Amino acid sequence: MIRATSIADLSGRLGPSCVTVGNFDGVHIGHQRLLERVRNRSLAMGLAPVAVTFDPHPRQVLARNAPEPLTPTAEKLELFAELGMAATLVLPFTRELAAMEPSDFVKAVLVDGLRTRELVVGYDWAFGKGRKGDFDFLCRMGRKLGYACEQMAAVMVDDAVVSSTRIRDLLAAGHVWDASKLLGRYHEVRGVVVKGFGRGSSRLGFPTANVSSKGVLLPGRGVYATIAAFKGKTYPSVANLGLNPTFGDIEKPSLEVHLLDAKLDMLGSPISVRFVQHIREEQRFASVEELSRRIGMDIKLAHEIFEATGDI
Ligand code: RBF
Ligand code: MG
Repeated sequence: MIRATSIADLSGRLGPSCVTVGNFDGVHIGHQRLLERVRNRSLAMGLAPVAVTFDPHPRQVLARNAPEPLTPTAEKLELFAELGMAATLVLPFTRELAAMEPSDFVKAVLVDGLRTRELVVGYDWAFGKGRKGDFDFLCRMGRKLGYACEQMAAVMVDDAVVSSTRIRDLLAAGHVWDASKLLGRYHEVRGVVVKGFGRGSSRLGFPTANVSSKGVLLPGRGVYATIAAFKGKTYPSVANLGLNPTFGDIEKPSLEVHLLDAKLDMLGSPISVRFVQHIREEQRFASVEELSRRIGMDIKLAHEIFEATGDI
């Protein structure tokens, strides 16, 4: 897949295209259905399937206290490639881009830049000042400038629309399993293993890799069954996301992962943590021994969870 950050990057590298534009935060099953449509129309019509997205997420530029994204751009690009896009154009999102007239965007990016023949957008997509660039607008432009326009219906799960907001709310509440049904995969947090307090192995008997991440949404605090991916292999694991109250609260929640069946030196290396199921809330225990016993139970439960999901 071609990864470009400007129209100039793409010049001469693609034929006429079938395009979708959006933020695609989470690349959830609704987005996946849309991208599959782009791919199928491209195959049928002999076009190049292209996704256009923005980095950072427009919310990060336009809103204060914007939540972290579900999928950082690097992960989004991997998913787009898996879904068969020939190219992804990641436009740097700035206030200038936000202020651009929707008609100028359509002409410069879609028509002159990508030679769009078909445009497919999500049920709620609109862009530009006052969300003027909605589906009707895009269709009117298409009739003038020579591309067909299609809008995807919302995808429903359990009688509600699948949306990035709904997934963020589920994750925040610790409902990672429900979130995974909307994502079409487990929510993943990528980070690097950093030095912890060293208490995990010395005092608790359960060594943990302390994961430092940024630019990705963390689920709510709690203990989880997780799958850790490390150097191309996956490991069943349990994770705690919390303040370690048994040892006196730390300042901000930390993510720690204990691998069930492996002992690895992971310090300084990239790791990813996939959240499979919530096990319990974090608690303050009266003693380290009680916490250790409880983690032993968490591990048993995690084994049962993996047995049931068939993941490992
Ligand atoms: N710390 C707590 O204070 N309360 C907990 O309920 C708790 N649960 C944990 C569950 C698991 C599976 C793991 C791996 C750790 C947990 N911890 C908990 C974190 C523990 O305090 C931490 O690993 C050590 O302090 C080492 O940093
Ligand atoms: Mg540790």
